Amino acid sequence: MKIDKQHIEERNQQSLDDHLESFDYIANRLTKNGIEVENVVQKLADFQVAIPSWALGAGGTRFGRFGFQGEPGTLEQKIDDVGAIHALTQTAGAISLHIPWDVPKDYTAIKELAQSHQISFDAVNSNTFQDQKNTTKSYKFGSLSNIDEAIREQAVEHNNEVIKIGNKLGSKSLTVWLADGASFPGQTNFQSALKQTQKSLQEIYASLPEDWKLFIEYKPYEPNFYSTVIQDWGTSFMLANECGEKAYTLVDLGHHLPNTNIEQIVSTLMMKGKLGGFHFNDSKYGDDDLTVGSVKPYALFLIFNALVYGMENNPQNPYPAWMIDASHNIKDPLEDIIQSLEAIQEAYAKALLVDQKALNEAQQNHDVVKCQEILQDAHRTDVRPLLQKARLQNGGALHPLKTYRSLGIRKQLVAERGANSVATGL
Ligand code: AOS
Ligand code: ZN
Ligand code: ZN
Repeated sequence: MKIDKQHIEERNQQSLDDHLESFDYIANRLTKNGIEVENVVQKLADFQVAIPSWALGAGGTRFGRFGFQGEPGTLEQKIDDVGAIHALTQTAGAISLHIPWDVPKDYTAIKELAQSHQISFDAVNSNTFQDQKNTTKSYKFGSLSNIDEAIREQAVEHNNEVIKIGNKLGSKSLTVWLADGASFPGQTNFQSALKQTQKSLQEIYASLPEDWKLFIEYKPYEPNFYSTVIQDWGTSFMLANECGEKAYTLVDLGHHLPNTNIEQIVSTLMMKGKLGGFHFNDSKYGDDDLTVGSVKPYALFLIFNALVYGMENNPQNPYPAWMIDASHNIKDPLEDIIQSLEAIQEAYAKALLVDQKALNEAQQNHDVVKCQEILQDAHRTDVRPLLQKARLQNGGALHPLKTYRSLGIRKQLVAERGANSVATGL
């Protein structure tokens, strides 16, 4: 399945006048305020987010799964789905694979397919939170943290295998998310679990190619409900430091206890040059993996404000790997991802409008009201015409979601794959 560029252009023509009118209005206003609009649009056009292979189907919940018709059943079809999202949004220029769910059979063919959609391979993800068909030892009581050396070895070996697979595809990073922890007090010894995890991560780190990065994800709870070995950014940061300079912390927005100040975490990590990757989503209660920006858009904007500041002022921090991490139960996954990408771009655009110089001055003068006004003024600006302009410039759709629907993409996918295809993944 491939979207014909011509069809996108035809749809764009229908709303081009409206777009130009709204773009001119906002561009004039921003220019008067000293903002280089072209610069902002170019930054939006360049901003690319990797789509996780596991979010293209309906993951469901532990209470059941309501399948979505036309789900991608193969890696090829997953790449096609990301290709469709990218054609419309011009923001999804990469895919993040999960091993063993996405092991390619024919590497050359997979790479060619991805290239034909202008998609690259972002971080590869290992999986030691489930027992796999070809493994002999169980991860029921942990993987990299397990007190049983043979289990740890198997988990380390799996990660090394994932690196090899990613390397053949052109990936440059490995993301490790561990479910390891304890469900009940006394079940594990905190110190030995952490010690073993550190040792295992160091072994994985030792097999990283020179130009690769290791991303260590943290999460306070779930699937374990008493303790998680890598529970917070501090633990991840400490482990990354113990591994070496190619190891970084990965921030997943859903992996914080309610009301945690994530923008402050982002700032600290960037100051220390250790923010490696990002998983976008939104949540109300826990790791809900909801559409980005659907619950707390102002918090997302504040996080982007910290990210923009860090990208401009912290050369010690590498350019972060942007990824979405979502799960779907009732929405068309592709529509949800299009909504998420729009929310990400919106928050980024608004953060780019923050007058950093004026904010700094107001901070120097302890003008608290002014500081808040500067942020809110940026956040209250309707930046959607800027996003449209960036997409148009790259050959995408002025209105990705409308175009997705009017082109009947889901119908085409169902016709091609059938109603009962099931995507592997969470
Ligand atoms: C799990 O909660 C983490 O967010 C992981 O990043 C991710 O969802 C998982 O690796 C997908 O299998
Ligand atoms: Zn995640
Ligand atoms: Zn998560």
